[in-house]
Amino acid sequence: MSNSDTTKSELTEGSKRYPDVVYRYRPGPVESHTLKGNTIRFISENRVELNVEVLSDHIIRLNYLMEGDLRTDFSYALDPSFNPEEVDFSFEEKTEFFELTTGALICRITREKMLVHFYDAEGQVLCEEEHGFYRRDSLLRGISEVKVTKKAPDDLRFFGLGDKPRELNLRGRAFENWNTDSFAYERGDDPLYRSIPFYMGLIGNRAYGIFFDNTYRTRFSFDRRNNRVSSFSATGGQINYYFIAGPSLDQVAMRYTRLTGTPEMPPLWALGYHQCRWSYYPEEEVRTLADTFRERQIPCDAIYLDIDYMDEYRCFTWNYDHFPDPASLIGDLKKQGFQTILMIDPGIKIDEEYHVYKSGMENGHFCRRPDGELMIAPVWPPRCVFPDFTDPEVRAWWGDLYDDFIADLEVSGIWNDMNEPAVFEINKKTFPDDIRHNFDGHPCSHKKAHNIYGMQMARASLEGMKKHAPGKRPFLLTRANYSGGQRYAALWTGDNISDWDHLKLANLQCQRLSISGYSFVGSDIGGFVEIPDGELFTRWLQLAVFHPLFRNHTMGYNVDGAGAVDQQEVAERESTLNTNQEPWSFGEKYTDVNKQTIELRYRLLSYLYSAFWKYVNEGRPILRPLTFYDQHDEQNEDQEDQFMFGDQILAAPVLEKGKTKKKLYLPTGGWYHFWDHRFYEGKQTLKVDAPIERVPFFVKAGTILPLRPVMQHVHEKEPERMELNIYFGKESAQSFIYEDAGEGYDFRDGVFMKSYFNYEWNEDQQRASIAVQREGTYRPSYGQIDLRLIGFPDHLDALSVDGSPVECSMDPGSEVRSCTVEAGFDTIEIHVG
Ligand code: MIG
Repeated sequence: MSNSDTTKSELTEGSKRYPDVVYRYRPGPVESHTLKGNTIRFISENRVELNVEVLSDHIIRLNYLMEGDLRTDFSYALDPSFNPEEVDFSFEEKTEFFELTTGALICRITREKMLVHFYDAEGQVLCEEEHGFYRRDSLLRGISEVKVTKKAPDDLRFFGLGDKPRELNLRGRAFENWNTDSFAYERGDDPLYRSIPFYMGLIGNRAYGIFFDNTYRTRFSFDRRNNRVSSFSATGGQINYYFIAGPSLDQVAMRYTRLTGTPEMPPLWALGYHQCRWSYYPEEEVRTLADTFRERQIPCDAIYLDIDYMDEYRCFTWNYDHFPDPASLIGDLKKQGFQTILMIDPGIKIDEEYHVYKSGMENGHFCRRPDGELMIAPVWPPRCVFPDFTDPEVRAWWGDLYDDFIADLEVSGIWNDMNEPAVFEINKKTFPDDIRHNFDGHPCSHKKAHNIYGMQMARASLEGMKKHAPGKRPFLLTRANYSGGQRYAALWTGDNISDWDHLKLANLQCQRLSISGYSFVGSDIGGFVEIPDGELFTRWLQLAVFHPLFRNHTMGYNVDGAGAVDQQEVAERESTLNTNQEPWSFGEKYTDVNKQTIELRYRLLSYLYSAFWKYVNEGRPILRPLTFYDQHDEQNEDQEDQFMFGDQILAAPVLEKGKTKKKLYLPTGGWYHFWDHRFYEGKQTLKVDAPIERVPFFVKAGTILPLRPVMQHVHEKEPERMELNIYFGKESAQSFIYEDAGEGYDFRDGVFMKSYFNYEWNEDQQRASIAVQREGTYRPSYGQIDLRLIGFPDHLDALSVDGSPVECSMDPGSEVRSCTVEAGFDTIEIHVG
């Protein structure tokens, strides 16, 4: 092969042998090309092979291979149900380059250096290469690096990459993906718990995405050196990436999400409020907690048991001193309307008497070193072995371990922690690089399997839950993950800290995860490490109303997240500190506010559930930065505190200490302040009151917003009434409500109700009309709907439902008119003056 050389510094004078030999490759001139089906294969004179595969008008896959490379085409990330489309594309040979054209993209491959450039259908630049493909092999260490370098013109901005804890535009920074247990991480720390090697570029008004599907340690540089160059690289494997066209950021995010998949609809309760702590025990404490929620009438749907429910940290066992009768506890909680969620870790205690260890050993399910010895590492018990979740047989075995929990005890949710995988005591915090993995029949080292270990644990857990309670929708929460892992589990952002900057980080991380395919996300409300004051807790809860996972969690009296618990220190903290972090732990003033805030979430549940449906079925992110709402307005980029929650709510939470006014920027459109119903035109900066009692948020003009009655848990009773807020607007608007039983799978047989609301305004006739179309056989329990007309001009003449006039009354002290109508109407007409 050409382009090889030796590492000069290591060259031994006069000898023909070297400590190591390094080969470097860049593609030379294209020697041949072949077109077969939807793939064009180029081979350079120096034997670099590039496969360009057209998957749809908007998605092109690029895969570089060299002699001797593994030719398996296997990906954990891709949604198994994603199918390439039949694409009508053209391919032309020109003097300087080859050109491939789809309905949305032009891709050019240069003859001289095999560079790959992308343009939109009009020929405007999306992404051009600087040096393109590069590979560096070390004889001793095997492949060390594969890399692609692209141009980064000045106006190009970068978004995505999952949960990086910093500002949304990533330009000027470099990042790494290597799943890492990051106890008490800080702003800017990298890498954290998970790997989502997907980013989006926005140049002018044109967006594109790159998903680099490589599970090794990957690095991304977004013009880090200020030389107008971006790159992505991996410490092994292949350059295998998907180029995704927009032109809107929104569409890129949706296409990526469909490529890598979405979860099923969650049980409705999983969108309610969750209470967690490390740890609630013994049993009496859990019962008191549950009773307190119901006595104080603060809604709550789920209670978690952290590691202390286990017997000496043995997964799938109970500490019967603390929990003498788990079945009756879980059953009683259920009667009170609480679902129980249990933690399960990957580390399995070495113990001949322990059934999980024994059956895992008998079947060879634990990770081993290259020479066949078991890998033993300290975590909680502390000496542990670790299942190889990349082996399908191990996953099946692991799934069956949940049998007792899921089928017998009727546990509703599972929480997988420590699956980076995390190891105590060593700086590296994880397995050695040379641990062996099955990788679904493509055996490999930990270097390749590390970033998908947690994802495969989640997959095994989910499959087990589904198998052992087939009629029930599972809820699974995981810490580590990889692209595509959103199909298996919800995610929380890990061990954050109770301070104001972390409130901002929670906001940024959740927005970023959501545009990176991962919408079922939340942070530990109130912060995990340290204790918030009442104000911080309340503001955090208010932000989290708009996060799909709404979970309060804290480490409580525990002292350290990275080693054995020092019982003496714990006892000391217990006696000197108040580490309680329940909604009522901060005094009556805050208790009332927190109760109202949680009630607000329950009011918004039907709206959130509908947004979730769009996420599941269309890949639409539930949370979106304002730039994803309107990328044409540059002002949106500076508004990172604000974000879209679903398609029609703009959340503007207060994220700063002591603030009771919120300065914000409204993007294009018309907006109603949710609380006082005032109308504001978009594209303006304003300041609104934001007393501690109320989180500011806005509803888009023309929206039909469903509001569910407050309940103590989602299935407390069947709703007898539903409210619909109709927000006046002078432009047409669409709203969507999805309803089903909130549990089970009857929706697959059509037992759901989709309501599409089409709002129109007729200026000549001064008339607003709403036409409803419904699909599905589910019939909601409520027979009546309370309509509230918001923002309609004073002289409201007449309102008719399905052609019959209906009387409206004016709410005292507000501009809002309301009336009650039978559910199931087809049209509403509102005449103004
Ligand atoms: O080493 O199970 O992120 O949520 O409470 C700490 C105890 C282990 C880390 C998780 C945290 C959980 C804690 N775990």
